[in-house]
Amino acid sequence: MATLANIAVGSQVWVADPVDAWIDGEVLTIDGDEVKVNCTSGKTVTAKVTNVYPKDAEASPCGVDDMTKLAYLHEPGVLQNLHSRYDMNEIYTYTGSILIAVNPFRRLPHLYNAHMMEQYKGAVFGELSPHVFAVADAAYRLMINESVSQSILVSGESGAGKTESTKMLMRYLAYMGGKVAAEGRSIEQKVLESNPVLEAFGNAKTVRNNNSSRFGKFVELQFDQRGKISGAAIRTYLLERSRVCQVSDPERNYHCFYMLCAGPQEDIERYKLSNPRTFHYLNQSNCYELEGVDDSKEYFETRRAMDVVGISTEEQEAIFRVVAAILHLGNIEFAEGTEIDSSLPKDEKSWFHLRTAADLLMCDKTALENSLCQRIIVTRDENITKTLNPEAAVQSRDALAKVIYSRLFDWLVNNINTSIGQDPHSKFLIGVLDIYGFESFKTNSFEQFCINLTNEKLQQHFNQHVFKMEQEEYTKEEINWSYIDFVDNKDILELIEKKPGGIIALLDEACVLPRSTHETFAQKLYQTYKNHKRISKPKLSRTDFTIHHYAGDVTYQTDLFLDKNKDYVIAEHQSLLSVSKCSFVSGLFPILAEDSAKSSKFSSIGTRFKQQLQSLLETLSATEPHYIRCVKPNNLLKPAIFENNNVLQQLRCGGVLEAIRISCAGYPTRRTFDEFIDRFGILAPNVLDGSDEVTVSKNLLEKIGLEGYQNDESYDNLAYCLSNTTALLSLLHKSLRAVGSAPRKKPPPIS
Ligand code: AOV
Ligand code: MG
Repeated sequence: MATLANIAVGSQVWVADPVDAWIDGEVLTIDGDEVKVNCTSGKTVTAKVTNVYPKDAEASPCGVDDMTKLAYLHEPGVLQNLHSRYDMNEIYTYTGSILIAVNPFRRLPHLYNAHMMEQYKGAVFGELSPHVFAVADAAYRLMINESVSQSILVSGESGAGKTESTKMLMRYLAYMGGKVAAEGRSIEQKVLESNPVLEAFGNAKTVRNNNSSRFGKFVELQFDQRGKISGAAIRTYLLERSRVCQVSDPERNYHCFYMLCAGPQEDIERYKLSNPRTFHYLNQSNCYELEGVDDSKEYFETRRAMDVVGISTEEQEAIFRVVAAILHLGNIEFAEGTEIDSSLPKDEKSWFHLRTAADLLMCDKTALENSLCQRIIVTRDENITKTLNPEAAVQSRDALAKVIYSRLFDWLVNNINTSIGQDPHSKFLIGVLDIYGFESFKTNSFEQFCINLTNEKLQQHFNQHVFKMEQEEYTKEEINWSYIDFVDNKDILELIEKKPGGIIALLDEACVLPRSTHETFAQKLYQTYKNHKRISKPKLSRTDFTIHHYAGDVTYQTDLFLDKNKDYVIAEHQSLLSVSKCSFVSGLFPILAEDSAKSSKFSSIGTRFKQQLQSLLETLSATEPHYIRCVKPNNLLKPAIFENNNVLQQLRCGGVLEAIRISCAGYPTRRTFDEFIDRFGILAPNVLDGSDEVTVSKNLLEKIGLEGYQNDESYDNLAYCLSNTTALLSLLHKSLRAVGSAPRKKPPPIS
């Protein structure tokens, strides 16, 4: 923020702008706390002094590769730096040790080839241009040299480039830690090829990303004493199930469905498939093809990757047979049966799909029909068969499709893990996290609630780490600083996770209490948290609630919360599939022990997710973390467009600006003594004698009467705080003007 002390008439400044967030210009007049700025764009703006920031007029048009090298570490400076670098295809920038990656939306093969990997191998961090390889290399070196496990946390909003960055990281680590396999496929090959397999079944086109991951993923690479990969484990989180049955235009269902429909004729016939337009689970949206993607080619690629990760040909056949069965299930429509509130397949077409689905799942046709159209109610004395009306039968059908698909996905993950193999003797690991970013849509349901909980957890981890790191830096250089406060989101986490009484606990309670509805759940929330500052009830709603997340407010619709929190398989579906003649299918639905099958014990998705996160964070806290913040420069998914406001919002949500704020509260500017003398020597040319750099720098500062810098002679850097940076630059500005080389476009108005 500007103060009257650090700007003057003629100063170069940034001023807030509703469209471009920040625009630059020159101060024309200062009147009280109002500043009139002549902007480069041509317009003249009057703003409060608090909305004006000093601009580094000498900043290189190419920007700097590390934000901490900026003379002014503030929002407009950071934004401008990313923007000018992006314009030159420099998509990576550091903020200290955090890597910011701005999605180029165009292939940059030269950035990721083998030559580049060779370059980054063992290079000192920060010596070469910022890169994901540099982060991977730093993690690898630290692991080897200090025997400490590492983690790389990749975050950012949907379409920002997390999955692409993760793949590059894994490629680099495989390159560093790979070894020639004695026989068969190597571990790292399997790990790399697990990506296309999981993407085929867990990614889909959404409005935000043509290849959006609909699950979270943590890959743990295990290394042996010599730094070679000796095992790996893939953990996945919360696959979006609803997509299997429900797709909104212009999105798509999971890629595998379209791949199979574009498969070879032989498979099409065997699975009685046809154009994707004929399947209800696909034709709810009008989008079938993806630009630049050939689904039939992808099908072969996926089969090939499945070979590599150790999925046998028979298993592959069964997997795609199940995928086809799901499509056929979706085409079974129901009509009123002869009795009231009963149903049966609507027409010959529906019967055909029912028979086909039963054939493909290798189960009994009548049993399939019954499991869709009936429920058996077990009472103490007898079993009563209750028929379902057509609407309930459709729900039953969709529930069946979803549970089969999610079991199939879990099977893939488990199978890949078994095939890769874990190393129980591994000395240390590098974990790579590719998880969904913060989400806030028009309607937000239970999925968004879980996703945003994840982000709150990771944000807490991030804040604590950045804060700690900053502190360590000062300790290392023996720089004194007083404790500074940072925004802590502990209260939100407590609100959600506390047991008893947190939102998840209340939801679980609502799921088991008879006669609970989403209305009673919402009432309970309102009552319990009447005065909580992180949650509120939107005025015009009776069942929504708003959480004031660190990244912004999100209003959740509770309608489906209870239903989505219940993890169960309808007993009729379980008994149908557990006796399938296909061992693959029956293996997805193992018969449970007598008592656990009978008891309708409630299992909570929310609570399990919370525990998964807990265990993830425990793993992470035993590692040295590295952060990559991915940024999506525009919502058009097009290259060369950088939307300022959009990017700022993401930097805020990702905690980048918060990290900068933490750093600004201390001594954000660090220069080597050399650089310092180079730039500021002009302020006191007579102190530039033959003494060493440290002495010269100190003398220089003394001469111009500046305090508030710190350094330690055993270190290379001089650190100074923001107000002094400003004072230094303003002195420099004046002195340059005095010697007649003012870096300014116009002479200042005579005052
Ligand atoms: P995401 O993982 O962050 O979204 P992706 O990694 O899938 O996003 O990236 C989205 C798209 O952006 C990719 O399909 C590429 O076309 C492009 N892209 C991203 N990074 C690069 C890069 N480094 N070079 C070239 N193109 C890139 V989501 O999974 O939706 O949250 O749930
Ligand atoms: Mg992704």
